[in-house]
Amino acid sequence: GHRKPAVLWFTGLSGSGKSTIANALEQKLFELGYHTYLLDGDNVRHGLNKDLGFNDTDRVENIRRIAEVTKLFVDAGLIVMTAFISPFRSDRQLVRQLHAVGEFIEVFIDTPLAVCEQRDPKGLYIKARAGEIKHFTGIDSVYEAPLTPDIHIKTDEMDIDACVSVILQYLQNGEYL
Ligand code: GGZ
Repeated sequence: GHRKPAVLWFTGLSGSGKSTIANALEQKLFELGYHTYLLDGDNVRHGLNKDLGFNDTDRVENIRRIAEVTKLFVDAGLIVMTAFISPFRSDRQLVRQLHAVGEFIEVFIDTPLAVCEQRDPKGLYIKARAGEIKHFTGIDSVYEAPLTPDIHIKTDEMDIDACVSVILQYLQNGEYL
């Protein structure tokens, strides 16, 4: 078990490493005996939010629904992780306000656009540059970086294990674990 539930809200560009780090963290927490749930594009945008696209209005609604789901998971006593770009500061602020103080942990996966674009794991940046995908975050849609994230991770300076350790340390220091 754990001492208190929380939502670890990962935010960052496409290809920044949100899902990779969240998956590695989830594995680690599982090994330590904690009950977690990871919400990401695969289990949310293909289901609950499959009616939503990527214009600003739809992104706002995407995050609003995910926020409500995290509220339910926290009420159920879980450590929940989310891995969505969540590009708008105002939306992330609303999620924070939905939760009790200390329950919402904003994790900025800070990877420069140039690095994400070079990685381009799904070939989406090259399509966005070619104009084949419209409203692509970082290309022709804004990403508002957190000004005061609870956890700030620069992925070009650390490997995945080190990133996971930083988050685990935060959880231990804050007596979540
Ligand atoms: C950004 C897009 C877009 C556009 C499809 N802009 O790297 P991925 O593929 O797996 O992660 C991206 C994901 C972003 O969905 P989110 O729900 O996280 O976005 S938001 O929080 O802004 O609502 C990318 C893919 O979907 N994708 N089109 N136009 N990312």
